[in-house]
Amino acid sequence: MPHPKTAEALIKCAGPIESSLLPRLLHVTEAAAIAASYQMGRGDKNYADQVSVEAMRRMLNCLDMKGVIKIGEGERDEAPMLFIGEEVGTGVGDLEVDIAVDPLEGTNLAADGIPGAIAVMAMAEREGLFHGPDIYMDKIVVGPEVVKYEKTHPDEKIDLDAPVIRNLEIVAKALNRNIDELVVVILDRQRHKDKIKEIRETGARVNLISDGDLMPGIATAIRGSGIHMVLGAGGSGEAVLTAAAMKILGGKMLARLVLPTVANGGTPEEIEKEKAEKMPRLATMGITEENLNNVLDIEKLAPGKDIIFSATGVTPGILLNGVSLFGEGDARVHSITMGSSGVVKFTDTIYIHDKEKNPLRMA
Ligand code: VTB
Ligand code: MG
Ligand code: MG
Repeated sequence: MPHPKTAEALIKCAGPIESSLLPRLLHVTEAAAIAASYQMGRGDKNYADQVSVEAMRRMLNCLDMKGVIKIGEGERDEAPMLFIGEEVGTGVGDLEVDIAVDPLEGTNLAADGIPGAIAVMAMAEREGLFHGPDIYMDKIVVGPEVVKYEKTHPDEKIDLDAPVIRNLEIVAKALNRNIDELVVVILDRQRHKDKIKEIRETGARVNLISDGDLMPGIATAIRGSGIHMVLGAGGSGEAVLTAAAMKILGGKMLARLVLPTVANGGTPEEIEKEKAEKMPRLATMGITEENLNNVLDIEKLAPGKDIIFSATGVTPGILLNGVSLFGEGDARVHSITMGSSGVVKFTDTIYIHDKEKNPLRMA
């Protein structure tokens, strides 16, 4: 790619969604994060989730758009708000957007007051985000250097089904490192026992996380984060949100839907029961037993051209600080927002509640 040389080439006109909604999206995740932060460490993950959902929905409904939740809190009958299919926004204007939300990603982390909880969402034009069921996806996520490497080495491609060593060899070459200098993040679950062993056998270093595989995925596209690959089965909504960010940052991701009973080694009866329960609903989304196992790349997970993404830290994490609460209800929040035009903003925002009693402060 030629060097841009001019600001004109670097800072481009953004699409309509990015132009109108990216600055506002920040406030949506900020509100959800602040709501959650009041519940941090109180041990009640459901309540922490509930207040984040309410805050996010309230702010989404301030935006001039016709929005539809595509990745949300679950089905209409089990989630009272931000359920899949819910329409949000004022309905004013021409913007029609599909929305993926996770108002509190890492509810356990927030409830326990430990690192990694965030409020997160993405938007795109209609059909711009994968519309799938809330099950698991098997994932592999790597940074843009790997995309570049694959272009000049057509026989060496990251493959969801390849042995871990093959994929790590490619990443090591793309990053000009040894395998033992790489870090792979994976959820610490029984279902990953063999995979964790396999990663360790390659010599790579493993970062086991108790929850929250979304931000580590994004971190693979950010040099200096110390994370080079994310593997394993985690939430499908989290996968779509990761993909939305990776589309903007240029990383690579492959994912495949998997039923929780299958991923977690359920009995044949349990698997059949889950299939009977879930496959009819999946069929309405175009997912059948034949295509359930298709591998989805970023173009499938986040086909949109005008994508925006925002995440705000609730507890401190790999890329974001947590919420700080000051006197008189003031709060300071740290976020990352980005858009398809190629802009990434790290924002440090202070909300002042009572400016006379508690003037703006820097720390
Ligand atoms: C996954 C992961 C999330 O919860 O959804 C996980 O993607 C749930 O996995 O980041 P289990 O069913 O194995 O607990 C998170 O870790 C947090 O929402
Ligand atoms: Mg959630
Ligand atoms: Mg989540």
